[in-house]
Amino acid sequence: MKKILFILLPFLSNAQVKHSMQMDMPKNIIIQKTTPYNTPLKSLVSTVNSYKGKKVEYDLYVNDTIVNYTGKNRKAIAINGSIPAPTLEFTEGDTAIIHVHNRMHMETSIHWHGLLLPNKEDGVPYLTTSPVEAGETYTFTFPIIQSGTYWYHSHTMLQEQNGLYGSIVIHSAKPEPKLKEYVMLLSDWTDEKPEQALRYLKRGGEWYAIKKGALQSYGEAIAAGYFKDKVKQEWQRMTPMDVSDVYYNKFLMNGKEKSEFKDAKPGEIIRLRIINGSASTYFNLQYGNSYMRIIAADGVNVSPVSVNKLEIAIAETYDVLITVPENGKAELRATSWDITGYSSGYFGTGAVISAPEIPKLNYFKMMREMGDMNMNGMNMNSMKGMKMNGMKGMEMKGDSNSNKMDMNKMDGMNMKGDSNSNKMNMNKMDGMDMGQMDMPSEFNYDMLRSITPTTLDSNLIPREVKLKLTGNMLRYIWSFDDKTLSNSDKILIRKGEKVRFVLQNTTMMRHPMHLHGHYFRFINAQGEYAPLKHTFDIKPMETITIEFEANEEKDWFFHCHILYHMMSGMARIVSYEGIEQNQFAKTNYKKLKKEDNALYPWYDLSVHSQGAWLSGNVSNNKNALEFEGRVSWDGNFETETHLLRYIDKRQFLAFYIGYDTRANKTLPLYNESNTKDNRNVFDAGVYYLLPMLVRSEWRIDHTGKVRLQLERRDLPLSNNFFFDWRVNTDKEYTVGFRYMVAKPISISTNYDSDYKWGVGLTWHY
Ligand SMILES: [Cu+2]
Repeated sequence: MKKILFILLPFLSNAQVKHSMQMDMPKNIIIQKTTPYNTPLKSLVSTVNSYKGKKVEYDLYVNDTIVNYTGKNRKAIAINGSIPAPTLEFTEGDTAIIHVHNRMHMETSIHWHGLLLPNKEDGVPYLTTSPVEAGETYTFTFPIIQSGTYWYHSHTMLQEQNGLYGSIVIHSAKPEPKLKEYVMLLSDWTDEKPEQALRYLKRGGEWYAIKKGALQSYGEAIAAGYFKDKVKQEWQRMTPMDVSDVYYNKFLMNGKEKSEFKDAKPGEIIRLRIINGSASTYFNLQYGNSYMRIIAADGVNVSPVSVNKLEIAIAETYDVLITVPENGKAELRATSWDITGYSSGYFGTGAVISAPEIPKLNYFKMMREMGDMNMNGMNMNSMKGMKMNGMKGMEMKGDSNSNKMDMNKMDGMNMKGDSNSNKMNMNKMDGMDMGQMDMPSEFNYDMLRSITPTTLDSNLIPREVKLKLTGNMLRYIWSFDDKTLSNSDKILIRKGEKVRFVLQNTTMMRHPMHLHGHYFRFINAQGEYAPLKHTFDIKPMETITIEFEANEEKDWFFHCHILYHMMSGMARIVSYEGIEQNQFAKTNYKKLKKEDNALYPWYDLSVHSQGAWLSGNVSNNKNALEFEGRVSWDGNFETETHLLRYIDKRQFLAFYIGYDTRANKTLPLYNESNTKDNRNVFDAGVYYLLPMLVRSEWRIDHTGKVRLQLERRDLPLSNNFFFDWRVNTDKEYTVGFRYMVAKPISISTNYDSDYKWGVGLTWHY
């Protein structure tokens, strides 16, 4: 029935809305004949009978642009000249016809995040949909069978970070309370090229942590009384505790740091459609005037619940009601999870009613909590199921006491004067179940309750898929069950199954997981009324279960929505067995799977008064080519070149083969037979990372000579100041210090047993 309806829709309708920036030739609209189309939202989606759906057509022109958020011009990508891209509006029952015109010199793609649509329209290049090649146009056509707040973004490489995201608003076919509404699309911005940011994460550079105050150096640890915890952390070979990876220059709301929503009237209740369209930032939302009342999550209406703090994971959407103050201009502030910045929206006129300030993170306290949880890096996987009470402090994002104080301040503010008028306004809102005025508290997932039961048909065949979220912070590789997308198999499911995913996060970071093309029940404290979602956050050491009816076909993407995690391997293809496959399946999704295993180069070059040191690396997930060269200004040189392969899951162990050459002709012990200062040898050996992040190197060369070397680089003494040391069984040693003045440069000094003392600069690439 539904199928027929959708095919007929364009013909039943005489309305056609066209949104375009440019003149366009009339187009013949062809609705694709897809296989029968089911939705897990059956009970929640109103039938479209009452609404004569129309064809809603958009032209999206994707083009390069220049932006300036920080005082510096930067390249970005815009749609129809704007970042964010224009809001696409539909009504449930419409047919969307969207022409994506790629005016760039590289390929692109658009994914419609949270929309239930035919597989071919999902927009993941090389998985479901062909990429939109440079200069080409691709037309997406799909029926709109749901309502709510959604968004769209590029699914090509890191384009989303460059500005390729926009919001989607779908009005319900059923009458809804008439409320003024605003879209609030949150995002993050870095002046760096996103490709460079990812390379820097792979490299493990310190600059982002320095900028965020998250380095956790020994000096700071001693001063704050956390020396033992710091030693414990390094003993466990863990990188500094952090919540976020990238350092961002700006956090944006609808493309701006500050937005005024001027036509909202004093005392008015308004609906906000909040979308987290950022590449890697969770946001904490707090409103200066009063609480926020959540009425929908991920596009689906939920039992209204009031909160005074709403954390929104990447790629989630929430619809909330807020009251514009009778007097004053209230701030709704979206603070980034690492508390390095925020963007604000203002409602009302007059004196500003600020949202509470969130205190800075206490990284050392978080480090202690993590340290307690993670007694030993090796035991992480065995910690399954343990309730992590120690994590409370981290969830609170830092100092929980001062957070609470702010909360009280805010509650106090709520009580001032206009809480009565709030209630009155709330009562006016018939049609939307405002329920009892519950005491607002901080949001958590257990508060999300579906309006109707969401239990799945008990006749479905059960299938359970267990997945561990895994990662290697030292080398910035993210995965499931220690396998990146590039070396994984598909997750196989079958139509007609009740699929349960049991996900266990064994990493020290949070991950916003997203399943394409399906809504799933997010199992929480609400039992039968578990909410339907398409994206959810999973905290470190947490285990989460989702379940859905397998009622689709072909292949769908399942991945972490932190763009840099996805691009580093944290993704899987969920595949319907026994159904005809698409063109990309025939080549095993080669192009898509290649992405996480790209080669990343980096180097450090020190030019000192006595000589120069170059340390270079080119590596992908399992292999690396490492080069070290040292030259003194009086003509001596040494080089070591190693091709290595990581062996174990944690990548502490690597095997290598290499070539070693040196000619230290001016050194006092130099002679033709002294292999310490004069050699050309092939060598082989292993690297093993010891506790305290000491890299040990055990090697033998083709003449049978054995050497053991120990090395620690980049030991943080203070927030900018680092210590390096190296010693080997040939009685050679080097110590060095460097003061990092900018991302690419340090002032440095070193003492080398052969080349002696020098001072100069080090360049980091
Ligand atoms: Cu992730």
